Amino acid sequence: MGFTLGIIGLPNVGKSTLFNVLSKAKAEVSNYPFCTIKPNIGVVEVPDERLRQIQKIAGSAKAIPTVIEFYDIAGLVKGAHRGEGLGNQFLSHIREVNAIIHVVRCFQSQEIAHVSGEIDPAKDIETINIELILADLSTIDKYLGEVRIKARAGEKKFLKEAEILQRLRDALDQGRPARTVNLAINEKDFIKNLPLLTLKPVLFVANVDESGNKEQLQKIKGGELISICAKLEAEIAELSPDDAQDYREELGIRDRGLGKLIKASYELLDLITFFTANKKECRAWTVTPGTPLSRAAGKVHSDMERGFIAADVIHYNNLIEAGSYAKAREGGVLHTEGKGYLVQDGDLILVKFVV
Ligand SMILES: Nc1nc2c(ncn2[C@@H]2O[C@H](COP(=O)(O)OP(=O)(O)O)[C@@H](O)[C@H]2O)c(=O)[nH]1
Ligand SMILES: [Mg+2]
Repeated sequence: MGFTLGIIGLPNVGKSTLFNVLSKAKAEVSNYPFCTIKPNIGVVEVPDERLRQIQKIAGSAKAIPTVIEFYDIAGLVKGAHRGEGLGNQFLSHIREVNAIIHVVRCFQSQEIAHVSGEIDPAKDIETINIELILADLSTIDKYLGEVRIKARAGEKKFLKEAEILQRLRDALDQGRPARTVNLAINEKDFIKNLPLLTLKPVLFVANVDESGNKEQLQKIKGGELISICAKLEAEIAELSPDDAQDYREELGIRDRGLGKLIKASYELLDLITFFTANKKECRAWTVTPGTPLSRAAGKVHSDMERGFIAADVIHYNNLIEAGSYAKAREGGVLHTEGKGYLVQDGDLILVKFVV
């Protein structure tokens, strides 16, 4: 149901530490009855300043943020693509997620062993990437074999598919992830159904020393990067909000590393947030870009999709500018839309429906 990010990386890099901190920031479960609740899946609320502003204007008693799920995937090791270290299981877990959080160890520690004996973030990333690329190569080869047989009859569709697969194969063969291959929209439509690991968006998370040593970070290339100290975040998560704030100030950490990570994770998924609001509650919801209004309404309640008539839609920016619903209506920035309207990020939606 939800949108899930898988936390991957070598063993002992701090994945579970980070996962536990994220899970502590967890959502009140009663608000999200549809989310998967498993021990290694954490449901996490996504902070969004817009929701707070909407709550003020709508006078809602409560504000319910949207959520994403983090999946603590056990450590990948060299040889995983051949099934080493329960490799197949790990890879199949990665196939289930929408995006990847790749944790890289930058912290030094005598007590905690590093799989290859030394701290080298760039090499560690390479190790994981190679496993994912090798797994994708065998996926591509399987499909390519099937498509080539079908293409023998000369059908254009299969010839085209074989050509796309070959292009992906060439990139992977050169050690480049599938996501780096430039594809036209219709080509993307074809490959999005393939279970390719290196096609998933990735965010690198550098688990840095308590001292904030940045030297190792410079070596990380080829993706978006966020640094966090998982151990420190774990300590802070044990404190009351006031004590946590004091501790942060004492350490000179201004922004909450965790909030930054959750936001970046949400952005990585490339999704759209829309809002609903009444006196009881206002709420943020997540859909994929290009979702029609009636389907978005169905996320809120299945009755709303079934009995959908129309919806009043106002964009967040226009609401803020107008200052109230009434003024927005007067100013003509509130518009009525039918079921085919494609929901935009920031839309506040009031659905009219019959039961
Ligand atoms: N010094 C230090 N130790 C850490 C940090 N993050 C995790 N650890 C420790 O490293 C060990 C392995 O962490 P864990 O989260 O289980 O790693 P995983 O194998 O990637 O899930 C644990 O003993 C953690 O307490 C960190 O930022 N600094
Ligand atoms: Mg672990």
